[in-house]
Amino acid sequence: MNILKKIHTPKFLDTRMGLFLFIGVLIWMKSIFAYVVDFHLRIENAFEYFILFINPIASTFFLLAIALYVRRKRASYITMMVIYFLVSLLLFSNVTYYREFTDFITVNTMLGAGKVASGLGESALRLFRPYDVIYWLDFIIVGILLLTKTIKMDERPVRARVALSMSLLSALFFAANLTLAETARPQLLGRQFSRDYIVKFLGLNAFTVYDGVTTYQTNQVRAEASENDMDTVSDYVKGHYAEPNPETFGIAKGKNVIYIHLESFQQFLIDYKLKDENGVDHEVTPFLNSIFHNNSTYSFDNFFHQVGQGKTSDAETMFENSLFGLDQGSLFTQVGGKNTFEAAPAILDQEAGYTSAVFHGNAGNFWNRNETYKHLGYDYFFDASYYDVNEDNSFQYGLHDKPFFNQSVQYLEHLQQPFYSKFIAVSNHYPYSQFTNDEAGFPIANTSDETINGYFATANYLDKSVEEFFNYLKASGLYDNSVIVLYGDHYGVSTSRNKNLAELVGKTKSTWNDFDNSTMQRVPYMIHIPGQTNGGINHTYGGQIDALPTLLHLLGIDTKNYIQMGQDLFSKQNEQLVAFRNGNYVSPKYTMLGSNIYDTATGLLISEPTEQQLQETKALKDKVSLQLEMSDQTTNGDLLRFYTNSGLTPVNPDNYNYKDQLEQMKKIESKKGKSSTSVYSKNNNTSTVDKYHTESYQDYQKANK
Ligand code: GP9
Ligand code: MN
Repeated sequence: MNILKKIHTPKFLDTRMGLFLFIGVLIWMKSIFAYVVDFHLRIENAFEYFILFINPIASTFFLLAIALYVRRKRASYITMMVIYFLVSLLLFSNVTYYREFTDFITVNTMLGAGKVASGLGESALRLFRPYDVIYWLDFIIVGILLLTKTIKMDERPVRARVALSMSLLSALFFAANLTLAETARPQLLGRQFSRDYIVKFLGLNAFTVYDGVTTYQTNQVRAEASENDMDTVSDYVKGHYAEPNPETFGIAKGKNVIYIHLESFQQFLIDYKLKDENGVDHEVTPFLNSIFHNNSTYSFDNFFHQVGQGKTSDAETMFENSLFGLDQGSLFTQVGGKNTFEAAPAILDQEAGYTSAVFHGNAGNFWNRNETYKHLGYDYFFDASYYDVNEDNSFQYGLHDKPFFNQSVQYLEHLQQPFYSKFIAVSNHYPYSQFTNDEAGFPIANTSDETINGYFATANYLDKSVEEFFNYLKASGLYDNSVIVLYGDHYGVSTSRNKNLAELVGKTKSTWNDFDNSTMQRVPYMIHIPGQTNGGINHTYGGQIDALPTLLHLLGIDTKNYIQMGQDLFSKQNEQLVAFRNGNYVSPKYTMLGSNIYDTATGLLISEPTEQQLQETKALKDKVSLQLEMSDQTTNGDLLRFYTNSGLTPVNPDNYNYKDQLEQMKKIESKKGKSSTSVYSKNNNTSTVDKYHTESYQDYQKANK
């Protein structure tokens, strides 16, 4: 202690304001250290570096400023140190959690801390690193210096005016930070697509508070819901159920399901030919076109996406649950890690012994997938951590499609059959500047809109990727006992850009209207069933909400006792009414957009509707509103927790662990021995990976240099 007495700390530390500023800077520096060393936030440009650098400031000083309001000496210093401790603890807990889960701690996770601990197992210690002292050393030193009075406690309280201005200044700084963040990432908070992004742009403290507030809000609604609400929904669903068509019921029974998620892929790309500058036509997606026209494919050309702000995750919500995404934000992020679901993986597991898996080359916490999939009952989730992702083969949304499908196969071959699987491609994602002309080997369009120009080349790349994957499926023998469903998740060209697309789709910019926008919301839905020859192009009007009952009936599973908002598209009772998430709708007869009624067949505005037209369209509008409302009630009230009529055992998310999955699958293979049904086992315990032929993006680049 004598030594400490010899230490001379700078005078300003002996004032409350001085120590306040000093501690603030220390926390700021520690946060930056964590950003650089422990978190992998994928910074894309100098602007993002700047926001990252400043984002701890506002919240840190705002929190510490609380201590400035406390007038009594000891109490004030204790408050400051407690806040110092808590902020450091939050940072450090996230650092260690991130090392295991590549994710940040949500309030839900904190509330279920036991679960996390069990997830970490006895291995929590293994997550510590020697350099972790950095996260605590400053706190300990300041603490000792205070205790030994090397830093003297200041008798004089901070004037209330000064304290208040510190709080206001921090708040102001936060507002500036938020504005910068929203510039870099519009709708950052509204859509909440990624925890990585919120931390990257607003910092850990702000993320935690924000997450806490939204968690509280959803919990409130949930707490008020009751079993009676479930009865209302269940009555609606019963009345809305469309019974299976005997001609198609069970035609894919027992087959593997392979969903191929065609990112941002619109129906208009099918059979589309892009003219290059010499007037030569280039078919954009020759392979997908061949699937579309194949007689083993049940294709739909009046199939619409129905997503809201949750985009990809909303499409997934509908395909997995036949429930809509939310009115605002994303269902996956808001309640995906909390609600009870009766989703496809659980239904197929319990009714027909399916194993389930998702493959996606982006960070697992994007759209909160890593949590949501456990609640849907997915056995496996192969996220970016399972792939070799590097600067050359990826972009901001993850691994490019060719290496993605290719690298997925090493895991796919170990899945027990029958399986229900989903491959989420991503290269054909906005901003479509992923490939330049030379790299893509496909022309770039020549409109005034850069985004539209690149769209065809990325779609072409996706087409080639899917073709390579199909070739593998055939070579490995998987093809014959699988049903392969390809779908577009949502538009690629947004409504605000459609005018620039007009000329390319045979329309004129000046006459482009809302109806044209609505027609562009068509996305592919192709159910390819090898062995079937009665496929063809089906003109039934439908949407993503209808996919689950459609699929289950093909697999021979009746959906009568499930709470699903859609209807089997093959059913004779299908009512062909497509709700958009905002309450607009399309039907074969009318399209209603806001208060405007259009004739769907001609696209003409019905400017003076007859009494009968008014009645008919109102009846359709009411149906659409009811369908959306029933879905929202189910989700917001977490009503499926009250539902027992399906006979399904509720999914226990704690049973799923997306770590070391290859080992998990191999264990099952060896335990099952001869009865193992994985492709690997069936192939005499030899890998089929070498049956995959890919022309990788890098190869292509090299060859063209
Ligand atoms: C990211 C990908 C994109 O993982 O699924 O989601 P989106 O931006 O299309 O909603
Ligand atoms: Mn998407």
